[in-house]
Amino acid sequence: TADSGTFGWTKYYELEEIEAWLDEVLATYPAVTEEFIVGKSYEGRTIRGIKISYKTGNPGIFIESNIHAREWITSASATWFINQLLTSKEAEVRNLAESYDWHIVPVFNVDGFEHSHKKDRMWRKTRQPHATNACIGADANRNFDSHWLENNGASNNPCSETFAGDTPGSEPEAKALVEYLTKIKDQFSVYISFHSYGQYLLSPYGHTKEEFPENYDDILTIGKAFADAIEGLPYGTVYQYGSTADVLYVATGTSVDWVFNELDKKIGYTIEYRDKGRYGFILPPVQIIPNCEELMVGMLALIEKTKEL
Ligand code: ING
Ligand code: ZN
Repeated sequence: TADSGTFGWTKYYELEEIEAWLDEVLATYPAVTEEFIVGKSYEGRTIRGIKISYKTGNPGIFIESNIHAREWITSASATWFINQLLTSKEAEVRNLAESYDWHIVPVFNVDGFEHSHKKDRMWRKTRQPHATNACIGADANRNFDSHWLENNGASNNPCSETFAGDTPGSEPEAKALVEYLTKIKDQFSVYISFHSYGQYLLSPYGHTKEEFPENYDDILTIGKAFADAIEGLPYGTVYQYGSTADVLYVATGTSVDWVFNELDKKIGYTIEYRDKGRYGFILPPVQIIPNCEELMVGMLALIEKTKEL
């Protein structure tokens, strides 16, 4: 079965290993899983996702993970979460698994992730060369067509870590995601983007701190439920919650803002996982499982609260 092979959550895996595990999961649970393909990366890799569905008519939750290459804890958490949805025997988790259709992309920035493993551990961006500048890649999470490049929420310098790209959707990965999400927009109501690090649950807007969504009170209530649940675990890990621009910084053209603003979704969050900077992006493997346990209690609380409101 999916957790009896060499794959697990006590170390980080390369793209090839994650994809082999995904194949195994799809083969082991054919009745409830299905592969979907978001599209192709600049270097021609397939951006793959898994849909988990136990019955028809469920509301959908879309999870996008590892849009930033060096944030390895995000794909480790996504694969752990997939495994839990399929194998957990806990009643609460079973209920969560079976009451929603899950659309999960464990490694979105496939080229960058591969580069981070093979060449430069701290790589963040895509790998598409620029037409006139020697610097490579754009920040895929600044490349979406929502307040793109406004308010200093991104950079127009190709050498910057937050380069927005030359145009919205200039990165094939972002363009593919926009097309895919537009196609399946009626199949999900909650969108979650996995990042690290800092221990935040961030919500729209990223593009301004002068304005807040009309349902911001609900968004904060849900955020508090998420943070309280995590703090309730014996690790005592503290998450801050609030709008991205308010709690962290102004960021434009992000995937969550695009889904929220352009696809008219009411619930979209970014989870910034452990830690607060001691290890930063190089989160030690012994922290993978504790981080994932926090994700599960946080997600259970988030979804429960979303239902109540
Ligand atoms: N942080 C995110 C970034 O893209 C973020 C923060 C996420 C801002 C989503 C807006 C929307 O900069 C990291 N660590 O990447
Ligand atoms: Zn990130």
